[in-house]
Formats: sequence, C-alpha cells, structure tokens
Amino acid sequence: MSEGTFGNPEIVEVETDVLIVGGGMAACGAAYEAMRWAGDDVRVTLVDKAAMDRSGAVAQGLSAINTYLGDNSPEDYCRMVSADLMGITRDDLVFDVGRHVDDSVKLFEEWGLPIWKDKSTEGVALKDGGKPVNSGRWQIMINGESYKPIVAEAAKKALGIENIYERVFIVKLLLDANNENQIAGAVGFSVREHKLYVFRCKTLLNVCGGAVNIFRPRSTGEGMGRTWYPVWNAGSTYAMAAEVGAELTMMENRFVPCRFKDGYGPVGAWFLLFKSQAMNGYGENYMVKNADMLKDFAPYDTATVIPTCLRNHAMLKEMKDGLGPIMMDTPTAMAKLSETMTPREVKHLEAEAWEDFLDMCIGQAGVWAGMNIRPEESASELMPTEPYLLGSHSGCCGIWVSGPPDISPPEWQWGYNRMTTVKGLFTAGDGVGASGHKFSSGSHAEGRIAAKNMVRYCREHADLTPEPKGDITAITEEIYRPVRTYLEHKDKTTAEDINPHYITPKMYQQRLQKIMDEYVAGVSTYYNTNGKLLDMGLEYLEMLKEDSKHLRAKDLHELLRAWENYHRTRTAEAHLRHIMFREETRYPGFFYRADFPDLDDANWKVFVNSRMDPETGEWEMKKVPHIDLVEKHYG
Ligand code: SFD
Ligand code: AMP
Repeated sequence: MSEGTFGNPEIVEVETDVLIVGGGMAACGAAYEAMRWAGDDVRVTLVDKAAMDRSGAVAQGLSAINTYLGDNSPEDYCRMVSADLMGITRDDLVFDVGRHVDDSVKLFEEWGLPIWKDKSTEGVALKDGGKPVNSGRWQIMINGESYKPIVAEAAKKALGIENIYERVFIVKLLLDANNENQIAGAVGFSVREHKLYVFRCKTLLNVCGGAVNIFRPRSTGEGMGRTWYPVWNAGSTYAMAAEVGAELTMMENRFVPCRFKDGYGPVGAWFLLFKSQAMNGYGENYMVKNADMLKDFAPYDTATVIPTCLRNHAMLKEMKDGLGPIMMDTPTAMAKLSETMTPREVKHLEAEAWEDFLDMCIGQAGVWAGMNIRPEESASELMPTEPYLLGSHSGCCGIWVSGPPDISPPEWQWGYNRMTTVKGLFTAGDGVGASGHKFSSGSHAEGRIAAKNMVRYCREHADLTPEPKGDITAITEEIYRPVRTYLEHKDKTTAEDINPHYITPKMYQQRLQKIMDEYVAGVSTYYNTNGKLLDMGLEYLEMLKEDSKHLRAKDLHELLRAWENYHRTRTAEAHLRHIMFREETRYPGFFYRADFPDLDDANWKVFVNSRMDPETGEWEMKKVPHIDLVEKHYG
C-alpha cells in the first residue's frame, strides 16, 4: 500500500466484530466490560478522535462524582431524575444505571482514583464499607485531576494497545448492503497522518459525547474557545446516528448551566458542599423571592430539589428585571464553615475552594487569579451559559434505545439493552436520550451495560458478514472534499481565507452559532424563540447545509474542524426541529417558546421522537406516550 500524502490519502481497512467509536467515559466502560465477556471469537476495537488518556468531557479532570447511590434506592434515583427533567424520562433506563453505577465507582477507586472519605471510615475503600464524603445526596467528592487517565488506563489495558486507533475522526457510520437497517461499519480519517480508515463491524457503539459550540458562546475575543462542556464534543453522536436513520428522542432538551462567569467554573460543590447561596445584585436570595413563580411548573411542586431549569428561570427573572449581577456569596459560606474550624482546617478549606476548579476547570482558577478574587473575601459573578446538548449531565437529549428486558415495557425493548432502532447500533452516556443525570460514573456504567449486550449480539449473529452499502471510494472522496476544494482554489485569491470558492471551518462555525443564537433561543434573546423565528432559522440552516459542501481544509486540522462543524449542523437541525414540534414551554430557564409560554401536561407529557430518512433526508416527528414505571409524587 502506498504512503499517503495530503490530497492523496492511503486507505486503511480494518475488520472487527465490536467497534467502539469514542474514547470517553462510556467508551472506557464499554472497552473494559466487552473484554470481560468476549473470548477469542469476538474481536473488539476502539477508535477515538483524540488520545484516550485525556479525551472527552473528563479530560481536565473532575472534583466530584455526581452519581453515586450509596444507601439510596434506584427508585428514588428515578424520582430525582424525572423531577429534575420536568417529568419526561425513561424510568427503565434510569433505574438500570442506578442499580449498576456504584460498581463502576468502586472500580475507579480500585484503579487509583482518590475518593474523599468520611472521618469515621478514613482509609477504608468503598467496596469494603468506606463512607464517601457526600456533597449532596447523589454526589461524592474526589481528588480527580487524573480521573480520565486512570479510567482510560484500565480500558486500554483490557483492550490491548493494538486494538486501539487514536486520533482517527469518524465522519460517517455505514449501513449494510444486504440487511436492511443493519449497521456494518464506519469511515473516518487520521488527524495526524494522511490516511482514511474504513472499519467493518457486526455491532458499533456510538459514544462520541454531547454537542458544544452549536450556539454562539458567551466567551468572546481573548476568551473565545472557553466553554463549560468541552469544545471537542461536536455532536458526532447525534449527527451520525441521525444519518443512518436511528430514532432520536427529546432533542428539544438542552442544558443551560449556571456557571461562574467567564471561567465557566461549575457551581455544584459551592452550592452543595460549601452551602453557598446565590443572590441578586441587591443581596436578595432570588430562589426564596421567586418561590411562588416556580409553583406553576409541575413537577416542581412536590420535588425535593428544585429542578435545574427552574433555578435558572428564577435567576433569569432577576437579570431581566435589571437586578443583576447574580453573585455567589462565597465569603459568607466560607465564614460560616470556618466558625467551627481550627486555623489549619480553615487553610485546608481555602485550598479546597481552589482545588475544586484546579481539578476540573482550570480556566476558572485562572480567572480568579487574574481578577484578584479570593473566594473567602470577594463574591463571584454567576451567569447562565450558552446552551449545550447532552444526555448524561443535567440534560436528556439523545437517541431512543431499547431498555433492560427485565423492567422495560414491550414498546421500550427490542432485544438488546441500549441498542438503537438501527440493528447492531448501540449507544451510551451522552448518546442515550430521556435519561439524564448519569454524569461520569453513570456514563461509564452505561457503556458497560451496552458492551455486554454487544458481545451477546455478536455471538447471536455469528454468521453476519458486514458489507458496507454504497461506493466506498465515493464516500472516502467525499470526506476528502474539503482538501480538494482548498487545493483546487487556493491560488485564486491573494488572501487565503477570503475566497469565493470556499468557506473556512471557523467562518462556517460562526455562521451556525449566529443562526442558532438569534433564532433558536440562544443567549442574545434570553433563550426565547417562537414558531416564526424557528421557520426562518430552519431556512438559514438549510442554506448553511448547502454551503457545507464548500468547506475548505488547508491541513488535517482544518479537515477535522470541517467535519466537526458538519456534525454540529446536523445536531442543530435536530434540536431546532424538536423545539418547533413541542408546542409548550417544558423547560423554562433552558428555553422559552414565547408563543406557547406554559407547560402543557395535557398535550405534551410525552416524548418527542424523530427520524431522518437516510435516503431522502426527510424528517418525521412524532409523540411517543410517556409511562411512569416508578410511582411519582405527582400527576
Ligand atoms: O462539575 C470521537 N461532568 C461531570 N460528571 C461528574 O460525574 N461529576 C462532575 O463534577 C461533572 N461536571 C463536569 C462534567 C463535564 C465537564 C466537561 C465539566 C464538569 C467541566 C460530566 C461527565 O464528564 C460526562 O457526563 C461524561 O464524560 C459523558 O461521557 P461520554 O462517554 O458520553 O462522553 P465523553 O466522555 O465526552 O467522550 C466522548 C468521546 O468521543 C470521542 N469522539 N471519536 C471518534 N470520532 C468522532 N467523530 C468523535 N467525536 C468525539 C472523544 O474524543 C471522546 O473520547 S460538573 O459540571 O457537574
Ligand atoms: P453542577 O456543578 O452545576 O454541574 O452540579 C453538580 C451536581 O450538583 C449536579 O448533580 C447538580 O444537579 C447538583 N446541583 C448543582 N447546584 C445545585 C443546587 N443549587 N441545588 C441542588 N443541587 C445542585
């Protein structure tokens, strides 16, 4: 085979049985678990666009594991997730994560992750009865800067380095030529070498994380590139699933996190561990002040914790009323905690305040240092961020999957747990819709659930020989089109970036973000939209999609950016279409349909599912009945 060059890449073909696409938390769980069940008869291969040690959302580390059940029941976990996501979640999937998640956390500790322990069981491992330090009911504290390398190491060791392809970006999934609606493989390219990859597989796990940078971010100028969720989660999971006709669910849902302003530092440890309170600019506790306003939105009325979107709703009310800035009162919280502490313990507390960010969101520590902020002395500004699409954190968009056979009703299961509506195509973590609040630990556990079923799928389909549909040469040519476009037209202008024949990935991304921001309820409209704006937004997105054919790539890095932005566009389209279909305001604080400002349980306490026909590109939207499998305290 000839050595590839820019514009003339080598084609590498790989045949396997289980293909894991992604190298994040779900993928690492899947790799570990698949190898526990696969014998010599099942080959397992993983492909990640980055390096597993630091890829995905946990790249920078984390300071808490947000899902650990401990003494809580999986039923209560279902209640919490449902209440936080305004009543529309899949109890079967949530329950399944709940009953398995602690096992993953115990493994993390065994692999070397330091988990804080209660003084009564200091030094005792969780698996031996050690009690973690809970920040909240479901969240436990860790020293997690190296969380991802630790979890990746176990996955890599299980898989064997020869079965891992790093720095290969998957662009498309491939359907089978002989069996309808059956997955057969995936194609992508190396972001380091001039190589295109064609993978064939019996079953594929699509776990490429959530979607970031679809909306214009609040960060600008020198801070541009900073976001809360990682910029390298580009919507590949949703886009690639949609393009092979997998049914999506709840793509209207999004997560708008309340974060420390400009550094995007998470707030959980501050609210839960440090017991800090947030105030409006005039020192009023806006959650207390607006408590009555939130009562209009079931299921808040009977939930023990106010849903995340409603906490935003109350904050946005203050901002819109001109009562900002919103401030996290860190000094009062720290002073209160210090009351019963020795000076040495107070120093430790101050160190923890910094370490929370140094472990997980170092940019926020940078903002504090740069702005002369000492949390024990000065309050910090909070801000609702730009919207993110994800299915594992406090959001629930994603793909519609089959549930666990022992608890799912017949209409929610079709044989293999976590298989999508495309045969052999599985997902987990951010990919699974209608079951949020899995976080890092739940995503790992869900990857394990999926992988076990994928190995079984291989055994039960031993005679399946995947044969990708379509002309592979044409598909690989399409992937390299941005390179060809550049090479063909680059000499036609003197300014390389300005050329009537092509659009740079960066310019393209800014256009996408502007459309989504202004028409699809981004920050510039205080998260408001309506049917008319959505109609126009869709028209502009269609034009953008046409222009995606003119994306240029002057090097492999730009080729990556070009295809990431294509995936973002597809994901954005699904989000828009779902918001358009759901004629109510289900998640005030995340977004508002100004033309349907109320929550409408009578008509909309249902899942919204969609499917794009892979042949025609036509979208079909539908309501799917919601069922509570666990008795809730409300309606
Ligand atoms: O503080 C391709 N998360 C938190 N979880 C917790 O448990 N505790 C916390 O403290 C959490 N917080 C938090 C979190 C995330 C971030 C960024 C911050 C703070 C700052 C959430 C978890 O991280 C999240 O739930 C899981 O990581 C989700 O797992 P998964 O596997 O669904 O996604 P991933 O880990 O991002 O991995 C994606 C992988 O896909 C690769 N990839 N590979 C090939 N081809 C393509 N086209 C690809 N596209 C992507 C990526 O490289 C990556 O390997 S807090 O805010 O609450
Ligand atoms: P965050 O840092 O905002 O991503 O949140 C981390 C965890 O803490 C998640 O499980 C959140 O649901 C939870 N959390 C954050 N803020 C609050 C709050 N004010 N009240 C209750 N739970 C919260």
